[in-house]
Amino acid sequence: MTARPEPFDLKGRRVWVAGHRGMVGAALMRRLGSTGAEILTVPRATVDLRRQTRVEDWVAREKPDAVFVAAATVGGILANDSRPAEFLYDNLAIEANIIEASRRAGVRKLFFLGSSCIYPKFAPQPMNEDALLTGALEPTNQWYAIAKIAGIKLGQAYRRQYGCDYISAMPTNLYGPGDTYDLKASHVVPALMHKIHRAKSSGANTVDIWGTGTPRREFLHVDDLADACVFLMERYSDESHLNIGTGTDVTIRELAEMIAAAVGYTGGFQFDTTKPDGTPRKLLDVSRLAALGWRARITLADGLRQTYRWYLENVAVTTGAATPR
Ligand code: GFB
Repeated sequence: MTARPEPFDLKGRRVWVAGHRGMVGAALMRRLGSTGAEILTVPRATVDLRRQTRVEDWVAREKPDAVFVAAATVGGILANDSRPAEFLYDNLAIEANIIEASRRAGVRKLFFLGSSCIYPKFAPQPMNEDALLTGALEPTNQWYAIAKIAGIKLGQAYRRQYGCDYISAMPTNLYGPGDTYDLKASHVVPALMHKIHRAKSSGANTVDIWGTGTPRREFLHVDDLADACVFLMERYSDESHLNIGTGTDVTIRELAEMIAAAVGYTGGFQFDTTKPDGTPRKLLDVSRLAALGWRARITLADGLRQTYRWYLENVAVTTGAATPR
């Protein structure tokens, strides 16, 4: 790692949050509120980020100083597996369009967000940044992973060829307010929260969990992620992507038990082994980020309780999922 760069203070800068309606983008908006940055956003109906000229025209007109690339087509294990074309095409197009438009418009700094699924399926645990491209990917999310690896490489290429100050970070599995609760598209935390809430509400005594319950995952609250992103945008400038995580993981069964405790569900679980487990373990080595001075603050138990309160106020009421007794 090279010497620490001059801080890139966001105060007074025009900062575009691409993907501001998503869970990550919304958390970035909350976090940026205290930086004194002038936040720029554009709705999808105005600029479809998969359309190159739309993106280039908008960025040339708005002239951001800094860009967070939080826009992406995302989803859980089944959505990745069943919509490969969208996960590959949308993400390649979105990142290529934003990065090239930013170079053309003279954006000073750009932050690209990937995912821990970029690492090989059987990478040694915890996975450090050098594990990238050392082995075969997990088949269920290879499409998304390939697109995110291309995004990291694009930023690195722009650094080398054009001298652009573009950086990348790879968050572990995320959860928190603003997540997707549609069971066909969602990740495991919102899926289990929704299912366990419904079971408690209806008095059911079992909840269906995909796979064997033995895969291990690391979960980071999205507000911690946003804090790390602002920290790195202001302080990090180098070619290597950086991992963002908590450094600890749990099994899916343990996660289900923690969500049950947050919801107040006392029934059992049934494991549906016709559904995929995906990668057996995904734990990031976060020592490089820790050496820069950042660490996660929200414990999984606290984060799940807070997310369940958000769910009760924002999802349970609108989807008609009954409020637990
Ligand atoms: O969160 P998830 O969909 O993502 O699944 P991945 C994590 C684990 O939870 C898998 C299990 O072993 C699932 O089988 N699981 C149990 C469930 N019950 C459920 C359920 O009801 N819904 C879901 N969704 N999972 C994703 C990638 O992988 O991770 C994405 O596909 C992205 O590309 C994301 O990288 C962070 O961790 O398996």
